[in-house]
Formats: sequence, structure tokens, C-alpha cells
Amino acid sequence: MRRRHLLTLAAAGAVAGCARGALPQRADGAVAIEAPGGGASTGPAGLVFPKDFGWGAATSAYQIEGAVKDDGRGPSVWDVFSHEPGRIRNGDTGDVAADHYHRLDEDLDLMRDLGLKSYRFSVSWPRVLPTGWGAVNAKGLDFYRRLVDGLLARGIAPVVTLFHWDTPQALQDLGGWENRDCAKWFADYAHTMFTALGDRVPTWLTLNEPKTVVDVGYTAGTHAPGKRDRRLANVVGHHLLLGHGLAVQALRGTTAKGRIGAALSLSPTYPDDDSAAARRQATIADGEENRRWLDPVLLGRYPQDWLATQPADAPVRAAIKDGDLAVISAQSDLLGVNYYGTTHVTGTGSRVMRHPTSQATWQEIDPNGLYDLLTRIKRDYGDIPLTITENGMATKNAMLDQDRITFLRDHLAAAHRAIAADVKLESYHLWSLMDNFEWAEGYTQRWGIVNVDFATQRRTHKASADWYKTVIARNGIS
Ligand code: IFM
Repeated sequence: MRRRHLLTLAAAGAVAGCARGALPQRADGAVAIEAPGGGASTGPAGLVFPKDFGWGAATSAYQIEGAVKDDGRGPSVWDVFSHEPGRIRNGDTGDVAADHYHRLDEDLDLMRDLGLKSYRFSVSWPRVLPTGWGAVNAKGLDFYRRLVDGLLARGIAPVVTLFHWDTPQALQDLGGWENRDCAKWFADYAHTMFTALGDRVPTWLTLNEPKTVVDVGYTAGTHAPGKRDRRLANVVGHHLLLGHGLAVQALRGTTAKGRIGAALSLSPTYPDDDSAAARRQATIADGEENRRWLDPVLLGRYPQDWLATQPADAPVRAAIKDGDLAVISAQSDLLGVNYYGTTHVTGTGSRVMRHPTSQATWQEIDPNGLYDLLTRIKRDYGDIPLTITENGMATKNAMLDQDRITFLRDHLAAAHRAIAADVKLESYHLWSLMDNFEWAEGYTQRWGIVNVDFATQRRTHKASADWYKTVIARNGIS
């Protein structure tokens, strides 16, 4: 799904209260429900999720941490890009963001109070390795050690993303992901993290949304590093995948006990009508949106029809070396799925919106697409454990965010249906825990269930945060 134009979301109905019956009462007053046999079930208590389902929330380093010059952190491409005039709405930057670096304990308590079972965050590569490689910045690493330990002390499982777009600027000066060596630099950094925290992190994610780097950072040029070169973009995409595979291999070479996989942004594609032309275009779009990422990682090959779209002289062809796909498909333990919506294409290949959108007008909101996506992954790629690593919507700065509650409820219902269809979905991380720096949109888009007043840094639950807290406590939705 591309970041693009369109409609406004009509807020839907309220969430009905759950039947209480003789169900066990928890200390916080919520009713705990458990599916018989530990699987997903449906009954008077509503949609019950499997026992131990990982109710989570997600963030990323540059979007919340701030403290960009503290304790020896080096600059990333986003520090440089966001300070270039005209790049970010209102001239915003991530210099302070949600000041999470200085408010770690408060934010950890916030997560505990919500009842989170799982928290997905990313490590800022240049905070740990200020120039991307070489000597470790002990203070930077210590921040992540405190974060992981603080989560574990609160009974929250850390899910650690190694790359959420903040390439060290020093490496960008050497070509960044355009340079094949970047895959190796990334694996070395990953190895540093596995060695430092491998004894306590249960889940690692290599890359977040390589598609967005390719489409927005290197094609549209509206994300860092701001290039507009589709041919180069596909080389970058290949090197990112290579970095993923090398990082998976690096983990296997350490004593780290965690599982590892990638977090891919995926969007089911549908023909806009029944014509052969529309169906053909939907297949092409599926190659671009989904299979060019899923196939290399999970099947060890690029889709032939996607490769066929690359001209004979496309530099990506030369970038794919013998043996690369064996590295890229190094056995993943799980797959992270970022799901924001569906993609519809006409017979001429144009994209059309067939569902409501949000404040982020590229988003086509369709909860059924999540069910289609999860069951399709099982069907086409096998029974790999899945985690939803992102799912959410942007709303105006409203504390009574009923539209977000409806969104979350409908997507959780779709996830529940997929579990009932035997998809191994283990956890769900909504995007996002708190309002943050939304890249080129600066602070104008609000994605959090927790409101951040960026003038005071005060955190306040939106209605969706209270709702999600109840969902977690009840282990399900009505
Ligand atoms: O904020 C981003 C996140 O960094 C990556 N996935 C999509 C989110 C909303 O645009």
C-alpha cells in the first residue's frame, strides 16, 4: 500500500459492553476470560484470544526518543534530512520527539499500567555505534539495556527491531544501503546487539518495512535520504534484504536465545473489477507490494513476474549475486506483519480507494484485508509463526478517539478469525503506544493511544488506551 491521497473515515459505532456472567474477576475489576483449550473462541464473553496472546504496542527510536545529541549518539540520515528546509511539515524534527530517552521509567510504568504483555521498539543504530561501526557507545547501549530490563521487570516481553530507517549518517556518506557493504555493517551492528542483549531478548526483528525505504526514501524522495531514483531504490531493496539475511545468520552464530524475523509492510491487492486486465494488474501490484519481499525471505527467490518488470539493464539485476538468496532466506523463526490496509487496482494499473481512509490519506482501511493477508501467508508460505508488528490509524488530536477504537476492534476481530482458521498469530502490536514524530508529516498526525502534549511532554490516555487496557485485561473483545 502506498502513501497516497483520498477520503475521510466515517467514525463507526460504539463498542458494546461485554457480558460478565460468572467469569473470574481480576484485581483491576476487569473480567478475565479464557478460551477453552487455550485457542481462539467465540461465545457469550465475546471473542476470546488464546491464552498467553501477546497484547502489545509498538514505537520506533527516532519517532519517540529525542536526545539526538545526548551521551555520544551519532547523527542518522533522519537527523540530517529533517533539518533540511522544506522536508518535514512545519519544519518539525525528531530532536526532542516524545523525549522518551529522558522519560524511560515513566514510559515503562505507562506500559505496565496498560497491562501490555509485549512492547516492540527499535534501537537507534547510531546511538549504539555513532558512526555505524567500530567502538560501541557504552552509554547508548546502556539505554537499551535499561529499557529491556525495565520491561522484563514489569512482565513485558521486549520485541527489538534493529533497523527502523535511521541509518547512521556516516554510513550514508559511504553510500548507505546503495553500497552492498551496508548489509555487512548492519550484520556487525546486529551482532553487537545480540552479544549485548541476547541473553534476555526473546524476539528480534531485523528490518522494519524495507518497502517504505525503497518507495518513499528512494523513489518518492519524501523520506530520508530523499532520493528519487527507482532503479537505485531496487538495489537498496536488495541490499536491505541481504542485511536481513546476514543478521539472521549472525544471531545463529551467538549464544542469543531469541527468535528472529523481519517486519514487512504488506497489503493485499485486489482487482477493482472482474476483467482479466484488472486481475493481471492486481497480480503485478501483489508482486510489488508483497511477493518481492515475502518470496526472497521465505522462499529464497524473487518472483519471476516481478523480476520480469526489471529492464535488462536494471542495476538490481547486477546487484543480485550468486548465493545472496540463500543468505536472505536463512531460516526465520517468525514473520512480523505491518498491516495498514488494502490496495485496489484497475485494468490500467491505477490505484483506487474502495474503503475509508484516515488522517493519513494513503491508508485504505479494510479489516477484512487483514484476515485475507494472514490466511494467505499461511497458505502460500507455510505455517510460520506470525506477529502483527504494526496496525493502527492516524486521527486528529482527539482524546475521544472512537474512530481508533472502532478500527482496533474491527482489526482484532479479523485477527481472531484468522487464529480460528489456524493461523499461528502469536501477538498484536498496535501502532502506536504514544503520539510521535510521523516522519514527513512531523507532529501533525496522531497515531498514539496515549496523547503526548509536545509542549509539556505530558502523557494522557486517550479513550482508546482505556479501551485497549480493558481488552488486554479481558483477553478479548466483545
Ligand atoms: O509511523 C510509521 C512507522 O514508523 C512505520 N509504519 C507506518 C507508521 C505510520 O505511518
